[in-house]
Amino acid sequence: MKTIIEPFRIKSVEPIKMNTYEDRVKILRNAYYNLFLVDADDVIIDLLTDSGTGAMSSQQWAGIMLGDESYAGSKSFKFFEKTIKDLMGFKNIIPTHQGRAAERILFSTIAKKGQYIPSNNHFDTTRANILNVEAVPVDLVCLESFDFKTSYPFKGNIDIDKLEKFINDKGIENIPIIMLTVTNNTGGGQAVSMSNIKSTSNLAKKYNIPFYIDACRFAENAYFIKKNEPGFENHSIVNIVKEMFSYSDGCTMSAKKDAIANIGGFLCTNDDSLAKKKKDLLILTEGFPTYGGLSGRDLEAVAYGLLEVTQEDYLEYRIKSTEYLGEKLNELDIPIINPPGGHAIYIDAKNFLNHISIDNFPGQALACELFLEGGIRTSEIGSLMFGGYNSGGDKFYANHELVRLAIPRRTYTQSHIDYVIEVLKKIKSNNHKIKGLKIKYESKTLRHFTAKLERE
Ligand code: P70
Repeated sequence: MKTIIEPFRIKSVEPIKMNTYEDRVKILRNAYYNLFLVDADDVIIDLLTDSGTGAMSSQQWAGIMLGDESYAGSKSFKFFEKTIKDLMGFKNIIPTHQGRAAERILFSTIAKKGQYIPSNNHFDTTRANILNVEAVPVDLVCLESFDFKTSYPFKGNIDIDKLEKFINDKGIENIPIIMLTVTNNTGGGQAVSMSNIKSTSNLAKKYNIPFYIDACRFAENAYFIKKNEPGFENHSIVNIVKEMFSYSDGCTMSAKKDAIANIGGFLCTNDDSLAKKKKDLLILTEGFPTYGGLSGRDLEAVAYGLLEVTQEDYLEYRIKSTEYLGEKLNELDIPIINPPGGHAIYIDAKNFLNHISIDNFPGQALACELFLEGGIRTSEIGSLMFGGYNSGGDKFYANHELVRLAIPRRTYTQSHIDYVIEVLKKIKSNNHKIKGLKIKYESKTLRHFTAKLERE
């Protein structure tokens, strides 16, 4: 059958408040053309992020009622720990309030000033947490990733030759950890193949460097391996997940993504002495190691979410519905990163709005237009997010100027997505009239969250 049916029924609904074009002109001006500063109530379809915005299942809500709120050694922690150990196979499981807390603890304990941390691509919080310990994030994604038109299924792969050359150039003592982000959010939600994970692991072992996975979207990545990597067609998702993590020494995880929870995260490691250091830091800033800044009920929601996210019916619906949006935009000749990613579709705004200079943020201009035209909130992944000024005061830019339409899990139906397609079709008919933006105010780190902009 061609029609994608959501593999769930809707038991509880949340109303969407409608507004008009005129309302949205005022809302956007009052938010300084920064969609992070728009009230959620003023948004019709919220594709800002797939992080923490998914709909929980009745089983997860039931888990919330059963949460054990004991300070130490709660039943909910035992369930959380066992679920992660069974699925991912790591020895030490450390809960954190979200992904970036896991990152901060990891880099504070493993990296030093001046050291390099290679990855396919680091996401913004990962990059910022590496810079925070004065280490250097390095992106070594494969060449295929830069061509948005081909359908190569593993554009999230790291370039293994470049990685080995990089290790030899910088010296193993200057590389405390190698990472891989699955799927690769910055590069378009693209998958990393099992063979690439294995080759990265072999290289890390050869040079005795720890290898960690940024696991945010591990289940979506596993589905892509099953569908597109020869030899995995008949493997279960759970077995693919186990194999992916078996090649690594640990992971960071935001449970707001592929654990379909509204909050939560964790840090895993097979290294017992490092785990001890991490737990000491956790106690200082997050909480006791059996709750790590979360409540018992959050731990329950995360554990059930991890059991649900690896179900094949769910993943098939998830990946096919993102692909549906991508295919429709391809038919409309709106330039996107192909193949469609797991959690999001990324529009190539530099190409779509080629009359706007990158100094005037074509990605942010398109994101603002989507809000004006349809009340749709998206996020710029371009030079507003990844650009700025270096220590010498020179401007630098992102590699790409993208707008990400991130799809919250189990939250919107196909008719919501059809509306998004209709809005984009309308924008395309008049795209040459869209104006760029300039920054009035920016903070030193992660400037996109709080920047104030105006029309050029
Ligand atoms: C997103 C959010 C979070 C993230 C991630 C990867 C690969 C770590 C983290 C941190 C962030 C975001 C971006 C734009 C708008 C809103 C939110 N990604 N690694 O949507 O996890 O948020 O739990 O600290 O993608 O992609 P956490």
